[in-house]
Amino acid sequence: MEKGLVIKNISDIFTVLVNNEKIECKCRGKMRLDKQIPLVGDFVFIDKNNKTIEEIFPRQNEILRPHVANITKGIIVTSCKNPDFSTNLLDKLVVELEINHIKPIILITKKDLVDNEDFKLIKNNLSYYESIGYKVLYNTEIDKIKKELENNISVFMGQTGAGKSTMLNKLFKDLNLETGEVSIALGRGKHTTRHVEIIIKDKIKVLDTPGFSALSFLAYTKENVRDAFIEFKKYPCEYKDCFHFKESECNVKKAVLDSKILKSRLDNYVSFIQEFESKRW
Ligand SMILES: Nc1nc2c(ncn2[C@@H]2O[C@H](COP(=O)(O)OP(=O)(O)OP(=O)(O)O)[C@@H](O)[C@H]2O)c(=O)[nH]1
Ligand SMILES: [Mg+2]
Ligand SMILES: [Zn+2]
Repeated sequence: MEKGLVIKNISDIFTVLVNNEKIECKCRGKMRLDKQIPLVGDFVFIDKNNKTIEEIFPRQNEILRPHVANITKGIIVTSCKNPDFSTNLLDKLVVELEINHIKPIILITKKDLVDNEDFKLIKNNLSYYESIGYKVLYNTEIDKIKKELENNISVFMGQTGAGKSTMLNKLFKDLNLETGEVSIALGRGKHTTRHVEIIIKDKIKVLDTPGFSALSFLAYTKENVRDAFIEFKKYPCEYKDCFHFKESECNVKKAVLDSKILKSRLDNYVSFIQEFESKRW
């Protein structure tokens, strides 16, 4: 039995990296029966002769969109335009990472597609995220980005077309990941990247992933989602278990009125929480 890292899964053929060698494996039948499905990012024991995955190591974490394991850093690729900048989407991904105790970094693309006026609005939002402790980088800052990726297993996540694969091609010149809107022309749907894959370069391990269309929090709890809005905790409410939603006396709501919390943060939070309310019955 040898230990390896699952770097790709296409139609249940798992590519496992064992001592710099890529071995294509299937899952042992028993694992399939136990519904134990390896994820990209999983450390596994393989039987090299049978080319089977025999066992999955316990996971540090498991995120759902994209569905991967053992991530240490989340790079939220966010475009200024095409697709439009959206705090709702940004907050969804920040929450997904915070719930799993993974540090988010916001990576901005397509600044060249907006004029100064429009960029100012985006920049105002980004300054707020920086003020609550999130790093914001631009896709032109190659060295800074590489520094962030070193000694981590990082996942590039974000909307389809945001520029995840393009950014990775820029970082690693010989990569040649498929990018662009070509997939529409070829009639394969709108996602250019169609599977998750770990790219390994020296001290960097990074996952390219397909963009997502829907992200639900129902696999988590309302408390998980609330606590993922990290700056809300700076404004303790009278009711210790306040959900900053239907409660009338609420210091988080007050902080929004006082312009201490960005209004879209509370709006997005409420929209996420409402998902739980509508699924209650
Ligand atoms: N103008 C401009 N175009 C960019 C920039 N970054 C990426 N693009 C373009 O945006 C399009 C989509 O880029 P991709 O890298 O394929 O996007 P993706 O996030 O990997 O998309 P999926 O794989 O579908 O999830 C391509 O045509 C890129 O050339 C940028 O900074 N400026
Ligand atoms: Mg892509
Ligand atoms: Zn409150």
